[in-house]
This record gives sequence, structure tokens and C-alpha cells, in this order.
Amino acid sequence: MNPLYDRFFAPHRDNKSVFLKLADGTALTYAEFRDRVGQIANTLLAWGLHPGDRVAVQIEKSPDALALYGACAQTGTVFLPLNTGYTADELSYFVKDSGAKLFICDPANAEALDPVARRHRAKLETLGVDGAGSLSRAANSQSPIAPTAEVQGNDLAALLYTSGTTGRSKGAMLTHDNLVSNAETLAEYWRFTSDDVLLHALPIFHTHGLFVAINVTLAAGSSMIFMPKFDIDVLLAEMPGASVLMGVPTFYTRLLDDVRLNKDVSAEMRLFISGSAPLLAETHIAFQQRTGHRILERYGMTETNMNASNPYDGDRRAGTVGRPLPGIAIKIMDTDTDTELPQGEIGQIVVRGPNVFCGYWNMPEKTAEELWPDGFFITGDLGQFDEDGYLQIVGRQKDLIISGGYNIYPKEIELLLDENPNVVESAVVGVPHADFGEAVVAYVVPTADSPPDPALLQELCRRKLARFKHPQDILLITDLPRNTMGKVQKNVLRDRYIHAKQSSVEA
Ligand code: MCA
Ligand code: AMP
Repeated sequence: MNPLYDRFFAPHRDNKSVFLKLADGTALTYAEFRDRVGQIANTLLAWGLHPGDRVAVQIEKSPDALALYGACAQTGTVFLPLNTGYTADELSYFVKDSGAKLFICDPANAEALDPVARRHRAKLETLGVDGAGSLSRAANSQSPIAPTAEVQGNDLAALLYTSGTTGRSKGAMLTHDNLVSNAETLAEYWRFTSDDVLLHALPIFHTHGLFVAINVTLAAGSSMIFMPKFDIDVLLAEMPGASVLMGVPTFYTRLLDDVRLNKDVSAEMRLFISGSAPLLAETHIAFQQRTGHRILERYGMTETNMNASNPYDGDRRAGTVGRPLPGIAIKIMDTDTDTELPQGEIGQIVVRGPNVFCGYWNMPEKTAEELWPDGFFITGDLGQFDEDGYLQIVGRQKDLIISGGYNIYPKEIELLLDENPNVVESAVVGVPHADFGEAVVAYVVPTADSPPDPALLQELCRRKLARFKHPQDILLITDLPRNTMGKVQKNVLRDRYIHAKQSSVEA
């Protein structure tokens, strides 16, 4: 038994229909894809990997990158995808923490990442787009028929890092059953069939672009127009030949900013799905007015895959994420008193179901704090149910910024800024951003004698952090505002920044 491979990859062995339509106009059938999965699986075996070994990957989007995911499933190894924007410093933590046996990177980064791999005793190999890299070359001479590892439903299939409120990233352990159950539920709920053609413009190192988009496609045997990244010209050009789009809210605001988005270009589409960040009700309404389509918003997390969704048939309500998915329980709790709150009251969203991960890698205390013995997971999101059972997310208990669908934990940036000897302390906040929803701003308290140069702090961020985490502004401030408990009032800083911006625009 091997739930992920048996369910999503093995059945396609003789499937001659198209799996991927690629940017260069070529297509890959399911059968060809499955053969590639087998060749890469044999390569992993030849390199000495065993079930349970972690395979860390920082690679560009390509068919072989997807085949590597399938090969990890087939060999029972644990797929660990990493954001292509991460710096060597960031990557070093993930390779070390996971104890990855194999680290696969883009050929262009091999020299720079060799010390990282050596330091943590991982074997470094490469995989590029268009067949470049040592993994692709090695796979070319392998048989497409590979042995399938025997794994159970509760064995690990993937390790996905989510940033932690303490600044230390946590590896969310996802099992075969987590991934299979959620994709099957979503494929049915959103009515995916082999006739569907999904516009795939998301990155494939996060739950949204990987497990939601790819697993649902594999479960239903649909096709994908597989784009290297979000490109509005390509997206609009391909839309008439597609039926579904999955995107973050920035996709939809960018589409609305383009006059080419209209009823004609979207006439063949049956479903637009949004998630990963709040979709403004005004975006939902404007999209419907322009195209006639009501965007279906859903809610998920790395630790849980998808939890709730607006209905396929029936009312898709702007500003809500719909009802709990079948088989998934959602409660609103007062986590201080451990009591469930009645309908209409705001509290912490907690989730239980076959989708919920089995804990954080090597972090038993963190796991115990957030994953209760009764199986409920504390999401850190605040929400309420309306009288019809629709969930509305009203805020976050956790200190988190979501920029263009990417999560940024302020603590990580604050810790970095605080390392500067001329910084007493810092506070990082999310401020409204027209394109990305939120952007990062840092307030820094300087030492009395020699204040730090904000340009040098920016340079530090550039060296150490992925681009999407860089503050758009670093501002000096005499003291951080605090409440009576001594907690920094980030809302005050946020308001101060917004106010200052408005004043400078008016001046
Ligand atoms: C790009 N930049 C960003 C972001 N993306 N800065 C902040 N936040 C971002 N998200 C930087 C670029 O490096 C560039 O910097 C400048 O902003 C302008 O880039 P641009 O070309 O306009 O951006 P893009 O390449 O078009 O990317 C925007 C994007 C992309 C398409 C929104 O960020 C994206 O694909 N986001 C999706 C993220 C995602 O998949 N999230 C799912 C997480 P410079 O000018 O210096 O070069 S999974 C999840 O959250 C849960 C489970 C769920 O519910 O789904
Ligand atoms: P991640 O850690 O990348 O898995 O991000 C998960 C977080 O994204 C959730 O805890 C929410 O805060 C947020 N999120 C995901 N989907 C939505 C949505 N539809 N509306 C609002 N927030 C969302």
C-alpha cells in the first residue's frame, strides 16, 4: 500500500490524455508523466534513499519538478519543497532542521549552495527547467518502472515549513492520508472532471499551488496549462481554452486592473477559486460585475490543507470562506477558557479532520500547544459563523503578515534587525498594499549614541531574507507604543504609518 502514489500516480499509467500543456506549446500526457515519475524514483533509489528520508528541493517550476514530487511518493521519501526566493541563510536552517539526506537545487545555485549541503551532510544534486541538471540527466537512463515503497496512510509524505511566531520556522508533517483525503474532497466539492483545464500560474512550493492544484488535478485526471509564473498576458491569452483558475487575491485584483478581462475572455471558464489571503468583498463584487462569475473563496493552511469552502452550487458569499468541507469540523473557541463559543461570536478557529497534519517536526512542545489531544488544531485565525453556517475570518491572533499570498512572520525580521548593535528593539507591521494586500514596514528604536543607518538595515535584510520579506520602509522611532501589559501596540504603529502616508499624499 502507498496511498498517495496508488491514488494519484499509478492509475495514470496508460492514460494517454494530456496532463500538462506547456509554455513552449508542447504537451505531456499522463502516461509520459508517470513514466518520468518512475525514472526519477529509480534515480532516488540508486542514490541510496530510503522511505522516510527527507528530500529538500529548491527548484523552478517544471514538469520534472512535479515528477520529483511523484517519485518521492513512490519511494516513500518525504518531499520538502522550498520557496525559490529563499537565501542561502534561510535554506541552511531548513536543510539542517529537517536532516535532509538529499538537497536538490537549481543548477545556477549549485556553487553557492554547496557549502550549505556540505555543512549539513546532505547530498547536493541539481534539477533545472528544460531537462538541465544532474537529476534529469541521471533519470534519463533509468527504467520508467520502479518499485513502489510500502507505506501506511499515517506515514509522512511531505514536510512543509511555516514560519513560527517565535521566529523559528516549524516543519508541518503531512501524511499520505492528509493529502489524499483533502484532494479527493476538493475534487468532488468543486466538481473537477477529466474535461477540466486548470490555469496553473501559482508557485509549486506551497500548499495552494502543489497540493490543492496538482493533487486535485491528478485525482480528477484533468489537464493543466502549466505556466512558469503569473503573467497577466499569458493568463488572459490562455483563458479561453481553460475552465478553472486557482489564485491568490492579487491575481484577481491584477485581472480587474486589466481592461482585457471581460465576459468574452472568461466565457469558457466554469470556476474561479481564491485563497491564501483575504479576498476583499469589493473584489468579489467587481469580478462578478465584469465577468458574470462569482469567485469561490476557500480557507486553508499549510498544517491542514483546505478546511472550508464556499459552495459550488448555491450562494458564494463575498467576505466569507464558506462552510466546513465534508468530514471536517470547525469550532469557534475561547482558547483562554477552553469553551466553544455560540454562533455569531468571534473567537479562535479550531479545526479537526483527516486533513489535519500530525505535528511539527522535532517540536513536541509546539505540537502539544497547537494540536490538542481531541484532534483539534488551533489555527491562530479569528472567525465567526453566520446564521447559515458560513465562516467569516475577521482577523488573526497570530502576528502574521500575508503579502501576495506569502506569509511573513514579523518576529523573524525583528530578530534580524535587533542583531544590529545600534538597534535597541524593533517592531515589524503589515500595512495595506494595493497589489499585494499587505506590505512590510519596520519601526526601529535606535541606541542613544549612534542610530543605525536604515539603508544598512535594508542591505542586511536583502542579504539574509527572501525578497518578499524585505520591508518597504524602515523607520526610526524613539519608543515603541506599549499597552499596560507591556505588549507592543502594533495597531498603533500601523495606523501611524497609514496616517503619515495619507498626509504626505495630501501635502
Ligand atoms: C513578488 N514580490 C513580492 C511578492 N511577489 N513582494 C512581496 N510579496 C509578494 N508576494 C516582489 C518581487 O520580487 C519584485 O521585487 C516586486 O515584488 C514586484 O514583483 P512582480 O513581478 O510584480 O511580482 P510577481 O512575480 O508577479 O509575483 C506576485 C505574485 C506572487 C504573482 C502575487 O507573489 C505569487 O505567485 N504569489 C502566490 C503565493 C502563494 O502561492 N501562496 C500560497 C501559500 P523587485 O522589484 O525587487 O524585483 S499556501 C497558503 O497560503 C495556504 C495553504 C492557502 O490557504 O493557500
Ligand atoms: P500558510 O501558513 O501559508 O498555510 O497560511 C495560512 C493562513 O493564510 C491562514 O491561517 C489564514 O490566516 C490565511 N488564509 C488562507 N486562506 C484565507 C482566506 N481565504 N481568507 C483569509 N485568510 C486566509
